[in-house]
Amino acid sequence: MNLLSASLGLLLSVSLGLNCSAQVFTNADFEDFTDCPEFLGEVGKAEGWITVITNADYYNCGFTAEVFPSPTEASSGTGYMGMGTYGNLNGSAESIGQVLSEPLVVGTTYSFTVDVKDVTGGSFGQDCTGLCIYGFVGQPTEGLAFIHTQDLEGAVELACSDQVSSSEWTTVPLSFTADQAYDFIVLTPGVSPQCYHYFFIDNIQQEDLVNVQETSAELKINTSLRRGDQLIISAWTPNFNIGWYDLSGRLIRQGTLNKVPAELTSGVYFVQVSESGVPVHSQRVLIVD
Ligand SMILES: [Ca+2]
Repeated sequence: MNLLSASLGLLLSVSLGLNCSAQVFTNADFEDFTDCPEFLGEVGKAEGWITVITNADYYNCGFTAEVFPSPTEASSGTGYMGMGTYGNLNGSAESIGQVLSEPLVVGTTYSFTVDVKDVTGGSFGQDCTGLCIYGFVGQPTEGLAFIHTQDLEGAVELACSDQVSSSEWTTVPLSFTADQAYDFIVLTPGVSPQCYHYFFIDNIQQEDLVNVQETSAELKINTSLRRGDQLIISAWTPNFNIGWYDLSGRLIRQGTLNKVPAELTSGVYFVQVSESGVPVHSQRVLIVD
């Protein structure tokens, strides 16, 4: 049986309107957890979140830590995170990250708001930095406490908030345009040499994607294809432009050809479809022999 027809039932059917509201982060309010945190450093108890630089802290079920004093708990719900800088000469800081279910769409602007608050004092009560977002293509290896996320191979700083300096929950914006198909995102305090600054984050809210147009068209792209297969099975318009990227985000080929290019070797690629110059869809596809 032809692979194309064999996997018709698995067609990823994404309406462009839905794509508009695709959420980058899962568990963005830190409410979903496997077990209540009982100690500092238990980021992994918050579903979907991973320690990147040792060792941010998960708060829920009323757990707090005297070393990081705050008069209030979560901004939204009961779960939230805390992370600090290490006071080192190289500005190292704790960080958390997520594997994204879909890579970011190159050329699309992503805007978030995050609630942040400072500790009220203690040995990490200095103010020196804000909350930063880093992007990676592929999950980085977990780093140690004496480095910053920016020191990890492939790290790209996408956005940083103003300095966090209020011990009351404050909403800060973070916005960036994806220049690569990032599929791993990290949140961390910014680089802050010789400063001990700890703050809490909660309630990440994503705003509508800026560059994606509302349209009633529906894209259907098979997730497993052979060279020469038709890429878009329905809703093809001559305005579509198709970009092929390798796993490092490098553009391999771009054009209006609605077929898998013959020169692609078998493997995993990112496909990005643009309509009249505006990215409207991206996904992973497997090219098989
Ligand atoms: Ca929360």
